[in-house]
Amino acid sequence: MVVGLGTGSTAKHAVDRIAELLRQGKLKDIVGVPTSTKTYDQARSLGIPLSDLDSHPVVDLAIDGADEVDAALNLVKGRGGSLLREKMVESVSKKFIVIVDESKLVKHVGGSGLAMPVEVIPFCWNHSLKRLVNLFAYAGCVGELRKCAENGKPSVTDNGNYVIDLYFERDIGDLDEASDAILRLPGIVEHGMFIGLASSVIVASVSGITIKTK
Ligand code: DER
Repeated sequence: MVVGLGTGSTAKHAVDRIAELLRQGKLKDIVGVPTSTKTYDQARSLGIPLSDLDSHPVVDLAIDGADEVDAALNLVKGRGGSLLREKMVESVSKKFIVIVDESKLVKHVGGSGLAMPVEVIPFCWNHSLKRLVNLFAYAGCVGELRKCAENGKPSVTDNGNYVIDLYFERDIGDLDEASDAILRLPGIVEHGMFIGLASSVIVASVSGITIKTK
């Protein structure tokens, strides 16, 4: 089985568990496709066999966290900076299982008031930021370049790009239209809306576990 290995604090636990099951012999014959260099390093240190999309263009199962989950199981991802490789893996996964706690559930994408990340090329990033903000002016959008807490320099993704974090005061409306509009802008690499990709979402709360499926 080809397993997409997600990125973030929640997915880290899933990767640890997969490695434990392999060690116990309860899980066999899998190869992991990591969604970031961070997950690659974690999985490799745990002895999980690894490969990539060039060798395995179809993934049987991907497991990853999310920053937001709406009622239709559309997601916001990428606050950890790995949205591009996550979307590359999860968009070719036969099954994509999302693991979150209940704090991630929102009424609509952007509704948490937290960032909806967009990966952009570094060239004229401020121009890209202004075009993105203008695109979503109707939703009261503001944007900022993501910076490293340690040194205040622009955060650089595994792919050598920058991240613009967008914040919305109001619902942005049709997600497919928003996605198309973003991706038509030159200089934009990918955005953090994962529309229609999740097969199911496992939600942890104090009262237990619930599974949401489409
Ligand atoms: O950055 C990402 O895409 C992560 O998967 C994020 O969406 C969830 O990270 P968390 O599990 O640390 O909250």
